[in-house]
Amino acid sequence: MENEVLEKAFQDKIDSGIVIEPKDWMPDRYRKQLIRMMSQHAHSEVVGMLPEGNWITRAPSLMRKLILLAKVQDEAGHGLYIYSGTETLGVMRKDLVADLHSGKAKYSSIFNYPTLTWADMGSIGWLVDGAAIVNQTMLAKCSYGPYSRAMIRICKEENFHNKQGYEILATLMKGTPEQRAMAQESINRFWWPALMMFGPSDKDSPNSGELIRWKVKKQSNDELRQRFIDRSVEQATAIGLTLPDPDLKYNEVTGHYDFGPINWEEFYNVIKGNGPCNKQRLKARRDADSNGKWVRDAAEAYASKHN
Ligand code: BYC
Repeated sequence: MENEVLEKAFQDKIDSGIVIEPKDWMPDRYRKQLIRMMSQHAHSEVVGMLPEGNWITRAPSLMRKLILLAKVQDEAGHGLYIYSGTETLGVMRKDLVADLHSGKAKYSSIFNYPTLTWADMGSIGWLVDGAAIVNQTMLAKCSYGPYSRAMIRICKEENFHNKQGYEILATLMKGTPEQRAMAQESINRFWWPALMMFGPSDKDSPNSGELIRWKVKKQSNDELRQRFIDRSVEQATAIGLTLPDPDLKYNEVTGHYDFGPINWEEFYNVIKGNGPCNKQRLKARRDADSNGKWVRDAAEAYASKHN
């Protein structure tokens, strides 16, 4: 009975737009959902460093290398803010990381695709960071204080990432026929996986109902995906890129772009661990963890002597 009263008071707070802070009472399920979602998000930031890290040594100029290095460092920072935010819910980062390494925790499907050309740095910045911004602008208004505040800061940095990616593609599209072809080929590979970042269609999204009721999500997966498509079409056209969907067409009635079917079989296959790079990504993270163990041990030994 007491729980029912607390739950009602909690829902009333949410409905009236009051932000929930770590010390406030919250239903167990709210805490669990946030831990699941925020830790997946933090893992995505960290695993997301790998496909871009792949091009740091091969960036085409010193300026491009510096920009890419700064971007990848930003992603590490985003991971740290979000892990810290998750710790306010009573979990330890090392346990969350262990779940990533054991394969128990998920991270964004998009990072299981390879980065084969320099143009992929443009596609990641423009499409992947672009999709992340659409999702995170919503999360910046979510009901959990530490997550929403982390998102406000992260979105500012993601906007810079998004523009640098678009600028890489715009530069390639003003270049030689080979450069234009490289940019187009990259978009052909990244477009559909970027649409999958928003998660399954609303009818197949088991977590959405609860998350929307608690205002963790304020818009559905399909609504955000549509917003992303609408904004991407105009941007692609402006620099001469073609989005690889023959069904993409402006719909006068809805005021949105209609689009073709998403290959959900591919999506589920990737999130089950069978995408092109899943094994490689997890191995890289596990190796980084074991190679860095001596640093953590030394820091702990130093702290225990000097505290
Ligand atoms: N990939 O019920 P649903 C970045 C899972 S990184 C993998 O709709 P929900 C960046 C989902 O977890 C951006 N799994 O779930 C970094 C669930 O499985 P579980 C990362 C996915 O939570 C570096 C199941 O499918 N952003 O910005 O309501 C460089 C059913 O889905 C995916 C975030 O993580 C996916 N794409 O909605 C550049 C944002 N989609 O957990 C850029 C925070 C779904 O029940 N997360 N699944 O076993 C969210 O906003 C939501 O969790 C999602 C999914 C929209 C992703």
